[in-house]
Amino acid sequence: MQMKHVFLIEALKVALRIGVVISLGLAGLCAKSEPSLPSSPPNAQPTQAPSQVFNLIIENGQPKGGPQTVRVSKGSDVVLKFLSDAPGAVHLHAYHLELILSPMQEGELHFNAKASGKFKVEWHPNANGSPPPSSHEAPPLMSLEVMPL
Ligand SMILES: [Cu+2]
Repeated sequence: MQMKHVFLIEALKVALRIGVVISLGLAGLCAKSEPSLPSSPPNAQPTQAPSQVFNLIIENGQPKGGPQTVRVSKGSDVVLKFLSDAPGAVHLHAYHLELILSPMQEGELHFNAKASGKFKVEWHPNANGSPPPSSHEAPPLMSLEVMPL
C-alpha cells in the first residue's frame, strides 16, 4: 500500500514535469511567432534580400568615371541613385522606368530586377526646361546586367 502510494506520487511528478515542459514549449512557440507581425512595411517586395544600391554621378551629361556595368541577380531589390549637375531624365527602358532629375538633387530608381538580361540606362538632357526628347537614343550612363538564377 505504502509502495503503491510512492509510485503514484512519482508518476504524478513525472506527468507534471512533462506537462510543464509542453506548456513551456507552447509558450515559446507563441512568443516566437508574435514579434513577426509588425515587421514588414506595406509595400515590401516579396524578396527578403536587402536592396543592392548603386550610385552614379552625372557631369555634363556623362557618367563620372565612365559607363559602368552593374550586375545583380534576378529577383534582387535594386536601388540606382543618381545625382546630376544638369536637369534631365534617366531611363531604364526595358523596365519602363523614368526618373526626372533636377540639378544637384539626388533621385533614385527602386525596382525589383525581375527580368534577366543586359539593359542600358540612358540619360536624356533637359535643355531649357523642355521635356526630354522622345527619340530614346542617348549614350548609356550605365548598363544593368541581371543574371538569371
Ligand atoms: Cu529613353
